This record gives sequence, C-alpha cells and structure tokens, in this order.
Amino acid sequence: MFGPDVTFCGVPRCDLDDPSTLTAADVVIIGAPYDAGTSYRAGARFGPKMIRTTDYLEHDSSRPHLALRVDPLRDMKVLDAGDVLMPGVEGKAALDALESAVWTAAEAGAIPLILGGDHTITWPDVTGVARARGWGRVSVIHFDAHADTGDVQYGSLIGHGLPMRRLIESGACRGDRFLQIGLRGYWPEPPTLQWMAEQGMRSFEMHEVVSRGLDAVLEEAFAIAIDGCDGVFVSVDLDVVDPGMAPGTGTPEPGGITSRQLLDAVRRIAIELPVVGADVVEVAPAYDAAEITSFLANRVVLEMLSGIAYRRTGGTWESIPKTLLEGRAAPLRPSREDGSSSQAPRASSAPRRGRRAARTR
Ligand SMILES: [Mn+2]
Repeated sequence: MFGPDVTFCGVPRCDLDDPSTLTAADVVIIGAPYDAGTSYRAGARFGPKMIRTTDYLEHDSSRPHLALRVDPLRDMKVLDAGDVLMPGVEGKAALDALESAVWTAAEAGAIPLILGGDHTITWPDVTGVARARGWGRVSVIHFDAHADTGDVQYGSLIGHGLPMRRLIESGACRGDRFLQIGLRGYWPEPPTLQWMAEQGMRSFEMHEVVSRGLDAVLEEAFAIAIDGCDGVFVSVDLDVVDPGMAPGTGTPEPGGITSRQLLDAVRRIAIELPVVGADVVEVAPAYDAAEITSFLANRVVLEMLSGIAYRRTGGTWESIPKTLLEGRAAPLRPSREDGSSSQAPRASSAPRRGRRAARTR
C-alpha cells in the first residue's frame, strides 16, 4: 500500500485473490500498513516497507543461517502477498480486510507472517488464524513492553492498546493460554491487571524476566502454550526490546530485553513449538536512528523462518551445532600439498542439500 512494490528479501510474490498462487506455500508474508490505532506516535504504517527492505544483503531469496545451517527462503516455500489495503479512517473495515487475508493464507495451509503496522493488527491476525486452525485452539506468545489488554481507547474498541482483550473476549484464543513476556513501566492500570488475572493470563514482567532469567520464563511459557492447544501464534512488538536497541517505535519504554535475547527467544519458539502464525509490529521508521529497529525486525522475521525450517529438518534447540565450522568441510578434502585447487569450489558448491541430508534423520 505504501510501497515500494518489493517482496521480503526477494521471495516470490503471491496473490491472495488467486488461491492457485498459494499452492504448497509454507509461509505467506502479508504487509499490514496500519497505524490508526496508535495512542502516541503514529508511523508504523511504514513498518512493512522497511522490514522488507532493510537488509544489507542481496534481495535474492536466499538466507543461509550461520548457526542453524538452513536456508529458510530456499528450504521452504516462502511467498509475499504484498500489503493489504488498510485505510485508517475505515477502522474495522481495514481490520476485516486483514483478517480475511490472514485467513486465506492459513486456510491454504500456510503460516501467515504479518508485518505491522501497529499492534491493533494482532486482533485480526489471531482471529484469522483461529478461524482456520480452530477457535480457541491456538495459544499466543506475546512479546511486548505493554499488555495491550485495555478495554477502550479514546472511546473506541479499536486501538493498539486493546487487541489482546478483544481476542480473549471473542474466544479466538484462551486467556489461560495467553503468554506475555517483557511487560514493564506504568501501564495498564490495576483494574485491567485484575481483568487479566481473572482470564488466567500469564504475564512475565521484566522484574521476573531478570530475576529468573529469560530461559526459565520461556520454559514455563512453552509448557502452558502447548497444553490443550494445537498451535502457537507469536506476536512480537519491537518495543519489548530496550529503546536503546529499538528506538523506532511508537511507545518506547526503557529497560527492555536486548536484541540478542529477542532473536534467541524467537528462534527457540520456532524450533520448539508448532508455530501457526506470527506478526512483527510497531516498527515506526520515522523515529528510528540509522534503521536500527528495521534491521532488527528484518532479522526477527528471518529468525522465525529459520527456526521453522530447522524444526522441519527434525532439529531441536539442543541439536544446534555448537561451533560454526565443525563438520562443514568435505571429509576427504585434498591437502594443499597435492597441488589440488579444488577446495574453494567444493566448499561453496558442497551444497546445502548435501549438508542438510547429512543432518536430517
Ligand atoms: Mn504492543
């Protein structure tokens, strides 16, 4: 909608109005250029554009992951549906259009991965996935500085501080299978926290994340997420990261997790849990510095895709190779004293396919 007309890292385009273009798709990327729900700084409508393009590598639809040794854009069929038309003045109509797009991708058997946009979009995102995968059967893991469980914002039921309440109210997902990580600061107010407790939500405030460690928090969240649910939706608000590492966002709250922690957490979720949908939201490029936040959001998407691809090879968190180069060389590599010059070409052509076959059980 706000262009340019490019796809995420150069992956092939698909058309949600033409289901034949979705055949055998593993992941469908959908842009949601919507920021009419912001309560403070607007600008997240330019998030999809920046998340797609902020990457210093060639946009060649290939990203071989150093640590996981998969290339998610080649090992899986990842398509980009472009942006949904989401005029802000049409409030619910814009969100309905997104819900329909997400549902279409999920119904085709793909994982919808939505690029926001402000956090309002998680309401249609999870609703669309739940309609396809089972109402109340999808748990949510939500990274954010804010709970986004408010009831009314400026007299409206639509807003980026409210989507999680709308989802739980509708039954699209269960309150007691709703996991929040990274909350901090001075919002919401106690009555909203009481409502959250009544729903059985599990919200990890930064004090708990710091005192127990993020890994322990994730382990507890994972156990809840897969208890009685068939899939997990992951919603990443970039403001979960400290504003020092993610300044380009609408409502920055000091004292967040690091970008490294977020990437590892997303990777681990994608490897260990059955992800059926995800969104990456609240990138507001106008407030960014040196594109720090856009670069991070692009990598959050790639980490998600790489984790999903690694899970499909049978990989686990524990099976991630401990060192970068171990096991990569061809077993009968000629020594340099032979005068053989075959090493460099073999290293680059010894193909991902071969390496994958060796690791896949
Ligand atoms: Mn949020």
